[in-house]
Amino acid sequence: MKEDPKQLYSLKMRASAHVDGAEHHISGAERILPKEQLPEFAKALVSRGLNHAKGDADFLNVKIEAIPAGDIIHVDALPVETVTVETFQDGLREVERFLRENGIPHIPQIMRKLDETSAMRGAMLLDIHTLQRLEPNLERGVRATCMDCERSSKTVADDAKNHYAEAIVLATKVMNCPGVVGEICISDDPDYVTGYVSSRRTGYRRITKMKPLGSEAGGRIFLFDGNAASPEDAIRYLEHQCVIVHGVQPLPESRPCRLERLEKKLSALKENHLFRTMRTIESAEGPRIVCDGRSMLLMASNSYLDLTAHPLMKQRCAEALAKYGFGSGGSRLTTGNMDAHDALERAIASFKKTEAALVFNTGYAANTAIVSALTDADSVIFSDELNHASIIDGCRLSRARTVIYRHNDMEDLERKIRENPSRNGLVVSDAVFSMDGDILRLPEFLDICQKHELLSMIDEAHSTGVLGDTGHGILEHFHEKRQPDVLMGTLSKAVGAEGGFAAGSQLLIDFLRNMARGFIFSTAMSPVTATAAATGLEIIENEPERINQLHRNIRLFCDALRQGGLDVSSETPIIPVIVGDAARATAVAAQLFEEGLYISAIRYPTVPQGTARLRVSLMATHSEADLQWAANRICNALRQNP
Ligand code: WAQ
Ligand code: MG
Repeated sequence: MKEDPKQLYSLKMRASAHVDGAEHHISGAERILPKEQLPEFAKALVSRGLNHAKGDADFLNVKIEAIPAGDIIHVDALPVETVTVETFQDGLREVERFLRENGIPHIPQIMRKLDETSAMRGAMLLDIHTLQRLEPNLERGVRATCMDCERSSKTVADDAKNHYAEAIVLATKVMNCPGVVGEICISDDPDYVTGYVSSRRTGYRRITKMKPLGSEAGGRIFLFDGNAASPEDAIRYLEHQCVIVHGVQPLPESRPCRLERLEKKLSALKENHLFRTMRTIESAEGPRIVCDGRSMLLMASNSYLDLTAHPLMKQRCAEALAKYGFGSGGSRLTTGNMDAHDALERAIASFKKTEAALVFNTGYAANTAIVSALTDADSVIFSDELNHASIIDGCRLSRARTVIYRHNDMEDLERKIRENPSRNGLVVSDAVFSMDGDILRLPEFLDICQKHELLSMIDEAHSTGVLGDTGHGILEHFHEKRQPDVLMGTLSKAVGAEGGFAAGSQLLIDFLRNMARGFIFSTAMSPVTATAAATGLEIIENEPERINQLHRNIRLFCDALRQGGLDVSSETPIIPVIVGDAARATAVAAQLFEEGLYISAIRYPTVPQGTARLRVSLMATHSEADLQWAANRICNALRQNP
């Protein structure tokens, strides 16, 4: 406690309305201020009294009194915590919990007293042992007055009612009252359902819902221990002692209750180094990009053949744009099917050497649509544990039973097929695994599917344009003549455009066109996109040297990393450098980014916990010097972030 050097004034406003001759309280507020701030705050409080949710005032009382020197005590604001509840019933249970925590007896009786407080202007002063109400005027209750928070001279008048800031001042004053051991408060404002409980022990505990929205039933109970002080002393303190509360912090911008669950999940992600943000690239996607205004070496793209900005790509897209404009205007089955889409599907079927093909807007849409169309609740799907998320989601969508087999383990696959007999089964695998870069053991896979009469599906997202001497994919890589039932793939990676596809028999494609919901209920991709994809396939056919270059780069880069002491190997442009810990992977990637090398850190849930990694992916157009430099930077960054 210290003396306030400056003359202060109490400014009080009280607004009411008369109905049938009886006065009804609408609102009241007070401030403790130096002289020069009185006019400004008086104006703000008048405005507040005249504009209140509870109605129009017809009587307004503004009173200003000088506070005698030495009459003011200074206290620190109670610490604040917020308890979020779903319903006001839960909120009232929080009140009971608070009473138990503070060792207050007669909890059910005290809770029932809350019903008696509405329509009071002041608070109930309740003896927690005898349950006697100690206020001399039971209708009005006891009012805590003569208090404010400490205001710096810069503070401007706030005419909007700040429930929280005033409540923390009142609660703090009340908690310093002799004999008072706790408080329960519910606002009487119909549109304010947050209330609080407080005690010296638990501080100021906000409870987000304490009554139904729209209810004017509010009130306060000051919980009083009659063995500790006399009620007269308490009332004198509450009504007359001037108190200034220091250190009232503004509430952190609080979320509406319905959004708090979202925020909690995000905070958990942040704590575990799993929160995602995006970088923005300001150039074409090539080996060199401009990112955050800097030129960088990119080793994280799926554009393995660097076709996205190929001159022919740009030219054909410009022509298509001139012909069609952009949008397709409808689903393929209504008005969205254009000659560009038909041409693309012919090109895919020819590239994959199948009877027919069907295009989807993205690879994700293709997998979810194909898997869920081919299977139903009576099916069993056998799926590699490292299959792409879109396959997993397709399995979920199908309602089929999904049996996961160990990664690329054909013995485990066959064992699981024997253990889970099904007349209606599908076996599905990535051809090249997106985060590990390894290749499906295709011949055994096809043997097993054939032997057990199961539908077979292979996802060629990362093998199309990559595997095989001319980039035709996993069948070419293994010189395999047999076809799986479904060759799924994407047009967004080596092909340099966008979209997904299914290639296979005419029967399969007719079936998918009729059954695949992700196809039926999507607006067709833009004819410009379709043109781009067809162009990408054409370039792959015409420039097979790109595939040679890509394979040369894979060998060079793996050699360079091994020379730097890392244990890596890959036959595909996806080269995982396993780091283990998510925080370390993020730190290494951040350091590399600073040094001008853009590589993504891949974390859970994209990869299993504890296998966070740098996922290097190469392009055909990375130079030998690029590769050597990047390998050095990576080895160095790993050493510096042990
Ligand atoms: N002294 C004693 N009791 C009072 C006083 C006072 N100065 N002012 C109001 N009351 C009693 C009266 O019965 C009211 O009906 C009841 O309390 C509620 O008052 O952290 O707005 O001014 O966001 O409506 C809680 C803020 C706001 C929670 C409480 O109370 C938060 C509020 P109101
Ligand atoms: Mg109120």
